Amino acid sequence: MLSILRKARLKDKEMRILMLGLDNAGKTTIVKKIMNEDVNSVSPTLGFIIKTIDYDGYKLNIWDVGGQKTLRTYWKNYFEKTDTLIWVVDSTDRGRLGDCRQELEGLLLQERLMGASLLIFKNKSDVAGAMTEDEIREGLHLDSIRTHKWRIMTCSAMTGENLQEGLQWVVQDAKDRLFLY
Ligand code: G3D
Repeated sequence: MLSILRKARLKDKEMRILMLGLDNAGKTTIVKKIMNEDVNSVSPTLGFIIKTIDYDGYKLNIWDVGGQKTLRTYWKNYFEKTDTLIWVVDSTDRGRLGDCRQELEGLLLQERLMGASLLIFKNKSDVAGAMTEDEIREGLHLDSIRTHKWRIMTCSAMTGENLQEGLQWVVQDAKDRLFLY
């Protein structure tokens, strides 16, 4: 039933994208950069922000939900009808990579996210000494993910590197799914 509803929405070319990650990962900055807004005036997201982007004929509703520890228990309120989960990782934050893995693993067990694809944005690539894609892959145990279609992409919310490419993957994945059902 859910997959029929999802397919109907994808046919309407409308997608629901949930952007999550630990606080300070760069979620809000990514959304601002995609929207061509000023990225130098970002304050922590205490609730959530929804932005709609028209991309390649699709209407992408991006939900940017606050990632502070106290807010993570509310994440579940946003799972329903998610087509794609974008998990944003601060590639300069080695100290919290374990925490980041645990939170992601918890999300991937959620029944209401089972049909969603997963894009991991390895953010802050513009910072010297940031972790490599391999380090993140290993640290987050990405190769053991069997439940979701996933992809990791290095990006920078500051320079805009790979943000469009990420959206392109999200939209292409939606197109592929229309043929799969
Ligand atoms: P969040 O929404 O995930 O909590 P924010 O994260 O978008 O609020 O970003 C947290 C901090 O990281 C911000 O710095 C922001 O400017 C910075 N940041 C986000 N993305 C990048 C990036 O790609 N490169 C660099 N160099 N910095 C980034 P402040 O200083 O405002 O806390």
